[in-house]
Amino acid sequence: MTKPLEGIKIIDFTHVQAGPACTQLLAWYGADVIKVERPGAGDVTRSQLRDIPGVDALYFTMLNSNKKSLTLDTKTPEGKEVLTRLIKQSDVLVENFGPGALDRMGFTWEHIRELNPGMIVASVKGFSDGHHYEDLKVYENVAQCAGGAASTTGFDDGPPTVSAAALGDSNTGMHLAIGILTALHARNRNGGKGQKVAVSMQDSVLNLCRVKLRDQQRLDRIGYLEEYPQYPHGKFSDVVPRGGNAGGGGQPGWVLKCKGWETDPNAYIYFTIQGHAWAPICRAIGKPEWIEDPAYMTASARQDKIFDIFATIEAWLADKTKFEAVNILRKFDIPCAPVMTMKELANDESLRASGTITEVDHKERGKYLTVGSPIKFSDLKVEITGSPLLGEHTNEVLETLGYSSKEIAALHAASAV
Ligand code: CAO
Repeated sequence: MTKPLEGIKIIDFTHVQAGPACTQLLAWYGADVIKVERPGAGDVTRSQLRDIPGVDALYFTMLNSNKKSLTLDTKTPEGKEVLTRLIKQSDVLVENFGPGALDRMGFTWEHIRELNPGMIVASVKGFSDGHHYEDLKVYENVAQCAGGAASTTGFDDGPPTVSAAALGDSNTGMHLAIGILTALHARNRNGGKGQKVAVSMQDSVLNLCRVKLRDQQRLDRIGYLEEYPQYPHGKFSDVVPRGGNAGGGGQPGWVLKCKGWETDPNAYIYFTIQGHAWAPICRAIGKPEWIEDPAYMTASARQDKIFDIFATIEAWLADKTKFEAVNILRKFDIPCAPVMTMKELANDESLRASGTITEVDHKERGKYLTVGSPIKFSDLKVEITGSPLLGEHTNEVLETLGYSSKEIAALHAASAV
């Protein structure tokens, strides 16, 4: 089966998480992704948080599957020559170096465009070009703070809090993948002309915090936010507060305790009080008298006692595990889910069957689990292969660039590869 991105050659100059998440996605869908790494060291995640001495860390293997690895010192003249040949033969160059690093290597956008007018150069930076922080190097949590996620996450009486989800890294990588695919589509329509695609981590986080900017403007206008736990008994300042586990849309919701919560920190479900599901909720939790009670029957009537209602639901949940509770509530069409641990997800049969959790073989590590493609296609079965060892494909890539075995040996001798 031909894969959708087969024939697209990508120079993968990425490291850590934001860039590798992007190029990994494109590799899954068939692009020929050549990861360029510094000889001897490679991507820093190869050795970060290792669980097996001397073997590529899971941090690396889980973000670099389906790729090739070419070692190349792009600061040597020979290395620059290899990169120049590679640029001439490729469709996309993806990088997430610190600001200015690619320019300092001698590969400015103008120079790359001269070498290959069809080239798409895709970059991740912490902040966008021209931003007053454009010179800053950025990691995940820095981006979550800069993009509005941290100030709006957590509880009102606690500090700004970062999410465990990689809103700054992988999320930015996903934005970049959309940008690259858009630029490839544009290139097909405009006579093969490439372009520069840039995504900043701050912008990508902010894009996911869109509803918080919505809330800021509502707050500016009316002074309160009815779906936040601060309403109606607490106080609002002039900035969007942290809303705990409140539902972000028009449906009140909260994380509720289930049987065993005293000893199991994840014995909880998320429960949503969807407006039109009020009657089924009342029936499910054994409170049919609330269905027609004017003190409860509308969303606005319930607003000032929403936490009393959640407490009543918790009393109903007290003798049910999170899984038992959801199995009852699903019959009443109530939007809810158990709070899943990583251990439970790793062993989830449905996720295994769909390939979202998948076992991959690695040459040195053996089998490990990774997250497969979250995007499912009717005409593509995504196969995840192990990540490359450092420099595993160096000679193979050099051969495709026209280097003879003698020249390849010379490049090795000069430590350029
Ligand atoms: N050959 C020779 N030199 C190489 C090379 C290669 N194959 N690959 C990288 N280098 C060099 C770069 O040219 C750069 O050199 P100079 O600074 O001397 O010009 C140097 O390595 C360091 O690159 P860097 O600035 O990208 O690396 P860092 O570890 O200092 O910073 C990070 C890491 C992530 C903070 C920074 O890259 C960054 O801000 N990136 C943009 C934002 C981003 O993607 N962050 C997400 C990371 S995931 O949490």
